[in-house]
Amino acid sequence: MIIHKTANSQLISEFAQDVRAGLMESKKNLKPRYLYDEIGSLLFEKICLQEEYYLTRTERIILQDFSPDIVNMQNDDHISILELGSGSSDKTRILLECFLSKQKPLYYFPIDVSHSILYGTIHKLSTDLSDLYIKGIASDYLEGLVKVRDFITSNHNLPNKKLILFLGSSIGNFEPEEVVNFLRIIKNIMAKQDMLLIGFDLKKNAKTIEAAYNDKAGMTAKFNLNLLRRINRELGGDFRIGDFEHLAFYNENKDRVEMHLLSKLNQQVNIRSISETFFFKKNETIHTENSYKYTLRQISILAEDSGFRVKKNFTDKEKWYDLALFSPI
Ligand code: AVI
Repeated sequence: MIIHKTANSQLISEFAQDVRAGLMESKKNLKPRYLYDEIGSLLFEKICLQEEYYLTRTERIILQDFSPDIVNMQNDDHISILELGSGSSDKTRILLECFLSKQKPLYYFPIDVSHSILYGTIHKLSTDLSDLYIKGIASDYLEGLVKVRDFITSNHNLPNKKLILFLGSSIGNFEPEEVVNFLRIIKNIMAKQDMLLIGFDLKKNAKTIEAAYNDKAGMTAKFNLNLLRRINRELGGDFRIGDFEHLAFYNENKDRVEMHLLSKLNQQVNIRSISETFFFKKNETIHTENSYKYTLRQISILAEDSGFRVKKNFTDKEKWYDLALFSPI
């Protein structure tokens, strides 16, 4: 945890600093990465199981249908697989099993910020898939990628060619001004023969998209409201959770789902660790996350802008979701 010193010499965390800065803005907001504490990560896994959250299910269908093609497109018998934000590696397993039918042993490098999730995933996969060699990296995306690249380069017995996976539509949580930069950094870490497979949620009717972020079981609402609970737990906030409500809608002009926390009444909230009081008007919101939706054309432009070309789009029949295989130009 990064600790900052404030003017009055108190030590406060980066989380506290970001909460203060976000709630002081005229359009209140909180950074989406703070949604994923331990409880938030568990709630997100439950979101993925909801009927309305078509993203996970559709990505799985595409992997089931097209893994053999993805494997064949590598033009090489020996490849190392890297995955950014691997989580439970549940869907990835479909692709790993397909690679294993052609290549043994297979080297898999899952990268995830959570030690505990990585530990569980490695244990499960190595028990079930005997020819899989796994080395997990507990780190953020880019730092992890550099570490794995250097590890592969310095171990001459490992396959040099890399396939990098970035699944789950996590790319949708990047702002347009950040996403090109992020992909360019990845491209610079890659070699000419490497490939990158990215999961994109495609634009579709607003009703279907909005339902995915407003599931009937209320998992997404719990996930969103957990951020206020987290501030109460970790920063001594006194948010009354029942006085806020989950709000998620598709903003067609910006091609994104916006997630907010709406104040049901005029109220004030104190946060002890930063000695601040914040005022909320009735219906004022805190913006907590954006989830961008793409067209195939936008994906191709994004690839070009960041130094890639799209080798192939793998989509489901309804064209709700795309796994795009990028190769560096
Ligand atoms: C992690 N990410 C791809 C999810 C999404 O769909 O943007 C996060 C999420 N937020 C609410 N529901 C799911």
